[in-house]
Amino acid sequence: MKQPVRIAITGAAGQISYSLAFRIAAGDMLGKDQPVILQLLEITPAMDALNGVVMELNDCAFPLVQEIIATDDANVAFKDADFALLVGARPRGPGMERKDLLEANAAIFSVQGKALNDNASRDVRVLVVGNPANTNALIASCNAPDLDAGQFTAMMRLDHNRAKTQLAQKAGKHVTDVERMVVWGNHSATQYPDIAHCKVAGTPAAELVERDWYENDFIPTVQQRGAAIIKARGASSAASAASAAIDHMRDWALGTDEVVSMGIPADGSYGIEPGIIYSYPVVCKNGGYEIVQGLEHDDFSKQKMKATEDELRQERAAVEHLLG
Ligand code: NAX
Repeated sequence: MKQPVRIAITGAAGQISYSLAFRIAAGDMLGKDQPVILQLLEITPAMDALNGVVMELNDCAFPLVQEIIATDDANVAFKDADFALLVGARPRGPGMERKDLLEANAAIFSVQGKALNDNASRDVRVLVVGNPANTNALIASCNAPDLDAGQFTAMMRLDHNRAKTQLAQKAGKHVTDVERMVVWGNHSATQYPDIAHCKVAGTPAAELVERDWYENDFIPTVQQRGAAIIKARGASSAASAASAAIDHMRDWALGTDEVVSMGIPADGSYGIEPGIIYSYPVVCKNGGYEIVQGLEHDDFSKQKMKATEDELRQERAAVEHLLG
């Protein structure tokens, strides 16, 4: 039997975690042979609800679950954590400006970054799901000087998976036929889902779909998918977000041959200078990730990649004073 790994989940009484914690407990993230210790964080007013979630997790009698810790103290939740999924965040309240939202979340993620720095495993892998995810990941990372910035990532996998499905359906193929999808930039409406490098069942995507569909249907559909889910369901994406978080962590930890999109520290690749968490195409191997280099871009792509970069730089500017 393998040694158990410690998995911290924040916002653990929220709707994404209501799917995420159970799927991790069932072995969907790290495999059916990997025991887990769940370390669940909530704010104090949500502790009753969190205890209800713990009761249900216990009632599942999951063979892989060794222990469940429920706490409102980030130092406890992140103690020796091997994986941290930062899902909890402050939603936009009535009358709240974008800047207020950035600042409210910056306060949460600076505290959590420090708590990770002080308590987590030195090899912790961090995924930020809570919005604005890229900038929250940046804040957490800047507040964790003893950890490598590359250990902090933001979730773009839901956008990536959405883009794959839209293209597969348009081409009349299965989602597993789609290769080399890339979503660049920010997890927001400026993200750039790019099919220029994609193949569907071996054929370049650009030969299968019309340019007009790509620019005026596909891109806005992927960018606005979160809003469409809220309109249809009356609540934001939850099970699909949890599934994407599991895909992201599984591929990072266990590797994949597929090109996937991850929000990671910009390193100058593709002209995106450091200082923001930007989504790039990556391949995951040996427990790490590498940016796929050498992709060519036309003027349309360059402009889209720049627009989403500009938005991330503006988000950064709004929270600069909290970056430590
Ligand atoms: P919920 O409001 O259902 O749950 C959030 C939970 O976080 C609540 O239980 C709340 O008490 C808790 N929380 C708030 N502050 C906390 C703190 N400081 N420490 C610990 N817990 C805290 O939201 P849910 O639908 O689960 O969504 C969670 C976050 O994911 C939101 O910010 C949402 O915008 C974001 N999303 C990000 C996506 C992505 O692709 N990156 C997609 C899905 C989702 O929209």
